[in-house]
Amino acid sequence: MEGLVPLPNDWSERWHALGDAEVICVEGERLSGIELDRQTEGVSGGLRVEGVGFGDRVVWEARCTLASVVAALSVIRMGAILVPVNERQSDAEREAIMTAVTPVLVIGEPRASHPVDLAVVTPEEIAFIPYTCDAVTFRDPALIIFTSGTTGNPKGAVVTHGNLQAQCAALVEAWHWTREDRLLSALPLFHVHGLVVACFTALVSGGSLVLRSQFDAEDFLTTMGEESATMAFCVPTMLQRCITSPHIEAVAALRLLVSGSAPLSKELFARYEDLGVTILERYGMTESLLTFSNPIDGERRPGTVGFALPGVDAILPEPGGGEAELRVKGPGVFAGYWNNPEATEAVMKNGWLATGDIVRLDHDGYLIISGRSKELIITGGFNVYPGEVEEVLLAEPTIRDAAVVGRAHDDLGEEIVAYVVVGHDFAEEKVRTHLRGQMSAYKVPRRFVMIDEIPRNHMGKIQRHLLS
Ligand code: MLC
Ligand code: AMP
Repeated sequence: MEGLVPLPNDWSERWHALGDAEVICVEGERLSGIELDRQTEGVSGGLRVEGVGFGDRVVWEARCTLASVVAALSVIRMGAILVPVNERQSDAEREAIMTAVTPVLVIGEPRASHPVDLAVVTPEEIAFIPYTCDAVTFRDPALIIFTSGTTGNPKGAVVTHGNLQAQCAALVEAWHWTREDRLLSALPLFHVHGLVVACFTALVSGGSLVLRSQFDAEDFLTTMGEESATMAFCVPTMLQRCITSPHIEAVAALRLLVSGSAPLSKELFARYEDLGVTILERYGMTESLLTFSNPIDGERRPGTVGFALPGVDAILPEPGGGEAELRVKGPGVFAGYWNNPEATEAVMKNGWLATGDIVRLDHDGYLIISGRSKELIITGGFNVYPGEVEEVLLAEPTIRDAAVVGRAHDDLGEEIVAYVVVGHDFAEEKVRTHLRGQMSAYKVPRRFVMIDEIPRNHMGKIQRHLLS
């Protein structure tokens, strides 16, 4: 971390240096460097008036509007801990997070499930009183990002200021990010891909950032051209939807098109190559931030995620050899799960993070993600744990037993399928409607398959491989 300062100081310095040049554009609303510096400094003081102090948790409904993004950056700048949440999550999901982090403030809309005495403000309601915090160190938590767990209890990954700065510095170096760059992203802001890899890094790179609140292929490609983007970050589902658009030619003007969060097929990689665009695929997870990337200068190899990023150590099999679970160590590896030492100990051993991803190296040392030891479905780039969905299904009176699996899907990568043993009065549409009240829409099974019995081994564990 030599020569680096925490993001709040770095941001402020760079925004100031950018002066009147535009640094951020959210849904068409723009701010110059000077203005972003002034506004985040002002909202920082406003947050203090709302009762937020150093190290307090602030739950942020990660809406993609300019005022909302300014509020989130201000939470980080004033030394509080930002807890980004999906504004479209269910009350039950929200409640679990609130109980875990005991926030002093929610930035978003009021909800029935919020405790009555909890302060809730919209970003526009926060007062403007200039304040600069000088106390942030690399060890201080900056973010708590919730990942769904194997059961209904989500785990909050604590990402420190040191993690953030190390990640941003590594990506600026590895992807040759410069002042001339203009990044386009339509990723949700409640995960590390959209928030840290795209938003935070672009804002410290000296370049500029264009955010769209929702992904739509036509809109994305048109914006790319209109805003003269030089880089775009996507999950494979987005790239899949863009390729069939009449505006796909816009990608040819990009300097860099990055894919991550889920496996990119070799076929899709080849279709972009035909357009003269060599997608750069990279790999990471919330608990480590990005750790592997294909090279910017050398060959970008389809079906691989390339090599370790600067500062990342990894325990790897021999090139051309067998498979092993990937373990990583480095300045981006998180500080553990919030108030959950058991869950932390389950994945961290002597500073090494067990990723749950099974990997091998090709003969030239490119990393291939060949499988997962964790029971995880990745649908449209969103992670869903089967156990969490099964728990909700089993609470349905008309469902006697359930097993959830991911099935290969052209658009989403995997789609969620529920195998269920049901009673006579089971009505699929009714169950589906009820599930939507219980969990975010992307977790709700797309298909239900009725069977007589869920296959289990002698330990009672579901034999998912017999179902997919
Ligand atoms: C989509 N859905 C959501 C949602 N986005 N539900 C709640 N919250 C959200 N943010 C719902 C849709 O409404 C729909 O429900 C259902 O999910 C399936 O969506 P779809 O219609 O098939 O797709 P669409 O809504 O167009 O979304 C596709 C997508 C989206 C690609 C834009 O999946 C997406 O934004 N993916 C990015 C995920 C991501 O950022 N992952 C990074 C994790 S970090 P209904 O009711 O309409 O059927 C990480 C580390 C790393 O993994 O390495 O990066
Ligand atoms: P999350 O828990 O949301 O941070 O998601 C992390 C997981 O996404 C990793 O453990 C991988 O399983 C998966 N992932 C991220 N990038 C890739 C990629 N390029 N290829 C395959 N899987 C990926």
